[in-house]
Amino acid sequence: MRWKRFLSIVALVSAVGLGIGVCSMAQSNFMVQCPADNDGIDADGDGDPTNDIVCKHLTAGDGFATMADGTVMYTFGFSEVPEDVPPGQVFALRQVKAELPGPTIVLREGQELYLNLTNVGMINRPDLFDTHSVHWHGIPNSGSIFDGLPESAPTVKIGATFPYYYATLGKEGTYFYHCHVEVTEHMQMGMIGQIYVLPRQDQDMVLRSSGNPPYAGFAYNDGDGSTGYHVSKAIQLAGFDSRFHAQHIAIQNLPFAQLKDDYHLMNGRGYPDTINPNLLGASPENNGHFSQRMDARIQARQGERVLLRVHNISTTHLFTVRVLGIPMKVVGIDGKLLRNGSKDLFYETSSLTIGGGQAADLLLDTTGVPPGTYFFYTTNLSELINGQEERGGIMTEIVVCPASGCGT
Ligand SMILES: [Cu+2]
Repeated sequence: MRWKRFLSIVALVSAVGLGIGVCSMAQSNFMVQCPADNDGIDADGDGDPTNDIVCKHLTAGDGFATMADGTVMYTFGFSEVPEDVPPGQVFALRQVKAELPGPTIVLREGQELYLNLTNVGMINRPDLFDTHSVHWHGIPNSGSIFDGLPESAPTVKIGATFPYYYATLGKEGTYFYHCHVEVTEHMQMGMIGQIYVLPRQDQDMVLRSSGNPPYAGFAYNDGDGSTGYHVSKAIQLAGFDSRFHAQHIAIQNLPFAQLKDDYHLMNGRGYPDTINPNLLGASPENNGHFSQRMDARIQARQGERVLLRVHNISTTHLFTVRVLGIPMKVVGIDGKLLRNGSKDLFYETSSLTIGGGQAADLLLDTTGVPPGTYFFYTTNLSELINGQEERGGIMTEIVVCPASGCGT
């Protein structure tokens, strides 16, 4: 009997081992999954039945970002693989290219996303063998195998590629994504990105023309045009604890219990870098890669509505943000239209307090607002800093141009 039990355990262990081996083999290449859209169905309602599958190829690895005061910080993060990089060259050509934030992913409701993630390793921390993942925070009914939680789903080993799959029907709204492996560390290090889904209502030209001027789109499928906007901007609030990043590259113990951000960021930058339209972040440390590619400047003509897709991904701070001089209305929270049955729960406010993991859709109405420069900023003075430098951090500018146009 004992022998039988021993043999069955041996068989079980071998099977598990074989399973893991096969699984690793299947992952240990850079082949990305991207099926053709030939089902003849126009799932996103844009009139073209062949464009409903979106394929992305991101890498996860390390890199460096430069703060507004010039401090270079070691980061982990995502970056997109250009189409001209051959599959066999991804590992060689895409190391030390982590970006802050990661590439923004914009989808039309109805589209399917194949998000292929390759782990190119952390070349500046060769002692680490960390896996990485993508967790689409807040998406309803995600397949658990694609949820990125290391406790319940596969994560991507160094040298491996894993295809995440998401369907977006009924899931319009503002979200973000991040790596969920050793999540406090990897998010603090910068493994964060923006993702949002445009509603099918954007295809409704009658509702679009109900705006004056006609709306560019809507935040949600509201049925009545109440979330229509002319200009939109996604703004990710985040923060870095400079000591944590310095300890990390120095291969020292990480101060988790003392985590406290001292650089506060909008789209990976502190003011005044937030209003700089150029690519930033190139340094000798990252071989001149522009790791901070996104500004946070907003520009609209008088009379236009501005949609701000705001979320907070800080691991240490709640933020309170406000705009002076332009009425602000909250129309969505956490990827959901603020509505109960037929009753709108929108509210006008002078400030929004938003915690880590939350998202909000803000509509700013510039009707009757005198042309000029306005500020979108945090009211917490201690977060208007870039390290020791004052008058930085979470602040950006909203330029309201005359109704006739912004000129050149
Ligand atoms: Cu990670």
